[in-house]
Amino acid sequence: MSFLRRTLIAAASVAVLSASFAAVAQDIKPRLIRFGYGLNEQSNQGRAAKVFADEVAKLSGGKMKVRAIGAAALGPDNQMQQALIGGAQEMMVGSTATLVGITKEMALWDTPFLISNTKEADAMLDGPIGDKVRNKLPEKGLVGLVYWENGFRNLTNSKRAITKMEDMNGIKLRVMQNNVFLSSFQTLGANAIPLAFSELFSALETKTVDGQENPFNTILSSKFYEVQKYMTVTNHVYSPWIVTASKKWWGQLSKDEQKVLMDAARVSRDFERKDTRDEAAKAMADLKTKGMMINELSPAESARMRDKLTKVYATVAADVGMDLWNEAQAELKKIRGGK
Ligand code: TK8
Repeated sequence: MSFLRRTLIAAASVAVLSASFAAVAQDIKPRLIRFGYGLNEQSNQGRAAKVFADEVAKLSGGKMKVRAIGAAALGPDNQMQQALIGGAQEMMVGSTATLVGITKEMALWDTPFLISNTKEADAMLDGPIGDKVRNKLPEKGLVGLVYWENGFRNLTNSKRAITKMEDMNGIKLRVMQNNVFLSSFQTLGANAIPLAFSELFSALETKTVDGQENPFNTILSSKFYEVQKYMTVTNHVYSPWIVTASKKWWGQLSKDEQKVLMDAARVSRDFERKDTRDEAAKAMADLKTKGMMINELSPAESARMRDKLTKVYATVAADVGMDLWNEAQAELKKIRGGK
């Protein structure tokens, strides 16, 4: 090939390329998606948010760009939910428990001891009941994409080891801003105080509250071991997180863009659950190394607490509606029966 010919071809392809880039720059500037979350970047939530951002960039060929913003820099869960509903923020991930004020059916996931292992959790959340609850969001201005795992919750406090229910008496225990959690811990005898997660560390540090409850992963990533001496393994409830989008904003996206987000959300979910479970399996040993005193409840005490907590079942059933409650129980039976 002659030099002239090669130069001409090169010049032509540069022209074609720059023309198409110009089109991209004019018509399709990368959509910027603010994806807020409450934990820090080094948490399981932060790692999965990054996976979601990377996957969206990959699947959209760089046309959609997710900015993951952690540590409640865009506000605590409740505030971000309102920003999504109003269309001022595009996406977030947070506790289903903080959504109950908006979508009452979410309270199903707050039921103590509803779910007893991760296999049941995945089957419930990704199955018809999870879909039914998630599909209640659009009428409130939100779109629910997937559930991530927050995990089984355990108790920590700075006062004493909890070996029996009476040890909870008088413990100022931070709970999520949610009635089921509030009445569950009141029932157990604690002085339950609802508070946003973003204020929790300093409340523990200043002893405004004595204790809190969260999964191993969060106790580790939020460094609660620095301000909490005792941990009691209770596994009292399986807590999901849910990835949501502003419905106002979602409605302006093309079908292809919605598909990119949905596919990326599923990839992030699968990553997040595995990552969280791997970390949780090692977390107890890590927390011991950090100086926490960890105890497990005796089977008898565990049964007593469980028995007390089942008293809130009637409240949950009334809140979410008897139909959904019964369907959820039937679905669990089916899952447990292995059918
Ligand atoms: C993070 C919260 C957190 C939850 C809580 O924003 O508030 O205790 O477990 O994960 O959603």
